[in-house]
Amino acid sequence: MLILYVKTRCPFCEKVLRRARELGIALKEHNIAEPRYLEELMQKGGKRQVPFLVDEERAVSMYESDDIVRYLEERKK
Ligand SMILES: N[C@@H](CCC(=O)N[C@@H](CS)C(=O)NCC(=O)O)C(=O)O
Repeated sequence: MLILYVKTRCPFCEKVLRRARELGIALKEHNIAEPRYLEELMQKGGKRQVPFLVDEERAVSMYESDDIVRYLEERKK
């Protein structure tokens, strides 16, 4: 499963979500407005910044929207 930690009205998150939609990649959104998702983000990533991607299948995780977009594009190939 691909999980994207996001927050509402985050342009960097929107950019990733838009590109994922274009690529036909399903992302499960975890909005850090929910305390349990903020806690997960801090555990998995170590800092409070979104977007943050977790690719469970490939044991990969990353911050930075441009890196995430690049990763999704490569993953799609
Ligand atoms: N360079 C980062 C910038 C990400 C960023 O600034 N995210 C903001 C939200 S739009 C953030 O996480 N701020 C901390 C917070 O809202 O707690 C990227 O492209 O992903």
